[in-house]
Amino acid sequence: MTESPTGRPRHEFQTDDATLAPIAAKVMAGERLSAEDGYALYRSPDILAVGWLANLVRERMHGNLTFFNVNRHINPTNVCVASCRLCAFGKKKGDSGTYTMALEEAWQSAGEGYSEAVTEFHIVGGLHPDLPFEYFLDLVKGLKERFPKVHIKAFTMVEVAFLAKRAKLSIPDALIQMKAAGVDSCPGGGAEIFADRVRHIICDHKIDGSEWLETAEMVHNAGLRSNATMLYGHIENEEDRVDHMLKLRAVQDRTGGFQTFIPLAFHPENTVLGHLPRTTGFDDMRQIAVGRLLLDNFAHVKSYWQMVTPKMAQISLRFGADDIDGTVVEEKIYHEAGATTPQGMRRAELERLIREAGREPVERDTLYNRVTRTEDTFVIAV
Ligand code: V47
Repeated sequence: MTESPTGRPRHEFQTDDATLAPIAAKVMAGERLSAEDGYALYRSPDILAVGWLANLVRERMHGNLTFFNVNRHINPTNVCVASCRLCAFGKKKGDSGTYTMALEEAWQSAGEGYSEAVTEFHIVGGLHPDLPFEYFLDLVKGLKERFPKVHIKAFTMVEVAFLAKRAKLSIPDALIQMKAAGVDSCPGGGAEIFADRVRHIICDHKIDGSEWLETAEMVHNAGLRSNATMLYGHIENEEDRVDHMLKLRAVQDRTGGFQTFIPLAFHPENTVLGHLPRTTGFDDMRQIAVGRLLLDNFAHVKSYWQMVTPKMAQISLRFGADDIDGTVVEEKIYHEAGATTPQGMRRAELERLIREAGREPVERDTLYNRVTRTEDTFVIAV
């Protein structure tokens, strides 16, 4: 019997689902899982055994540590040409309820909110038909001038490709300008589900799955790290989910540029797909676990508390997740789609959630360096 990082003895793997035995043997030996293994993990009725295996991998990689950060979301505009059926946030130019922040307004709102010094601005917005590339460069430059210590994680692969096209630049050339302006890394959104059949229905007006993956590769080759998301719980099936994760794994084998895998539970309210039910806790935990098991070359799996609720985020720390994201302030995309979680959380509350789950909280910056705080400032140990 081995010992877990919590100091308690770790019991042997047990299941009454025979299909899991060969998968468990591979996991214990540190071998890569196949697509068929992924299907078996989705189909197994023994969710606790699936979670046990994911937890084994999670503890092997991170012991008892659980990461969170102090961040702020900035969504500069909700005007979007894409009309994705999955989305309740983006609106067509001229529709009621649209907004576009003036630069001064964006810079000012970045400094508002909690007094805790944020270490990250997370910037994601709509695909605006008229805003020039310079608006986004100036937005980032202005933030860097005002908040030089804050890491700027800006623009999904969809936005990077869209902005480059609008500026008539190649993606690598656009990335050079974004980096010069102050972009430090990219968020993982817009990946949805890569399979064309699904993408045609949920988001047919933006880059396809191959283009998303190629853009991510260019981002990594430009020296920027990025995250990768997967939107689940709509019209996709298990094969689509496995296909999505294995495509991410293949890019990661080449670049090593992804930091974190973030499964995003679909919120149907106020979307064209509003008739679909929400994901269940069972599905959310299984998705975290399967992600942890298939994505052996990803250092982190994030259970985004805004998406799965703080309570399920706690449970996920035993199902493969090692990160619950951050203070967020102030989330818009899921709240437009019916999320009932708070739009932000204090640092101390995040720490409490993690401690109560029996894990050790570690404040990280965007690149997973440890953050140490003194009063209202912070030091990053690189
Ligand atoms: O790409 C949109 C998703 C994403 C809905 O990198 C929806 O650390 C559920 O990228 N229901 C944007 N999801 C958010 C994003 C993100 C979030 C947190 C952390 C990170 C990171 C990135 O939100 C979109 C889309 O996949 N989304 N609408 C909806 N109705």
